[in-house]
Amino acid sequence: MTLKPTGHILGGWLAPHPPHLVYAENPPQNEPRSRGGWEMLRWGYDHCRSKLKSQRPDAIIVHTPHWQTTVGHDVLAVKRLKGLSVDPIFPHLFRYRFDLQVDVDLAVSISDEARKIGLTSKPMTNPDFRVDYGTITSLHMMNPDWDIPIIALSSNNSPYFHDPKVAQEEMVKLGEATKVAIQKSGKRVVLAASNSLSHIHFSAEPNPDLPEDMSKEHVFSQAQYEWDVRMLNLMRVGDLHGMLALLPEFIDEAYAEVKAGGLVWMLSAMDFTTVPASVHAYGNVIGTGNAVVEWDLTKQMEVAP
Ligand code: 2X7
Ligand code: FE2
Repeated sequence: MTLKPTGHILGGWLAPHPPHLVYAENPPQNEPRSRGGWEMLRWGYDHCRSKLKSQRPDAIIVHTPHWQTTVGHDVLAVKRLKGLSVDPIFPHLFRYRFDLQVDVDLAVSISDEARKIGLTSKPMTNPDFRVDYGTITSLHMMNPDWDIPIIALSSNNSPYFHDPKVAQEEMVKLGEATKVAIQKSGKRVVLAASNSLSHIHFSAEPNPDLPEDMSKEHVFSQAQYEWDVRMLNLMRVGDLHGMLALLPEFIDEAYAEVKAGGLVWMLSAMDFTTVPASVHAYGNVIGTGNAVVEWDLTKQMEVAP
């Protein structure tokens, strides 16, 4: 009898999604044209691109704050999705024609495992679904070739309407469900938490005629910057317990976008690894703090990934 190999997570990425990053790249899928900008963050994503090329995972799973569901956690489960995604706040920067493949089997299995442990979840099967800019930006920056199937998880908006503590506890469960589904699938998977860190931003574009004017880009405040660095330093030394202990205060004081749950979901799926994270880039977008951060779980594997 041959045993099916156990699926596993190769690594996880904090993969921020300001649409400015796609705008600055000028890919053919995005209508608006730019003169570049935000290079530090974009170059940080190069590490992810080359890692994915060498790892060739079976799927990338992303949790996005810009597909909000009021009831439970939806999982994208349509084999191929094509359409136009427009950022509602920055339509002059992001009008992106997407064409992507979804790993429907794994998507359905994540949703099944989530329900088994008491979460509300369903596969999202609307063939005309307009994929949100958070999903598209993170995945485009990670893998602009779009040649790896993806899965997107919605963010339940309970942290914004009810209690952040309960919401983060749900994300721990969603991470567990994701891990079990991956193990059962036998697949090699990469995770992405599509989130900025500090999230207070300028209320108007500093230069509306040239959004990519880098002379106008800077941290929103020293306090916001110090919060980001404090959290990143804890990730860099592998102290996730220290980082998680500070998370509620970070969310409150820096309006951190991780409130939406993607980071906790991802870390839970990775068993709150003690592997030190690599911070490949940090940069500001309209004042928000963003970092491209990698947890390479192959470092702790006994056998070759
Ligand atoms: O969604 C975003 C974000 N998280 C940060 C900065 C700018 C725009 O959009
Ligand atoms: Fe965002």
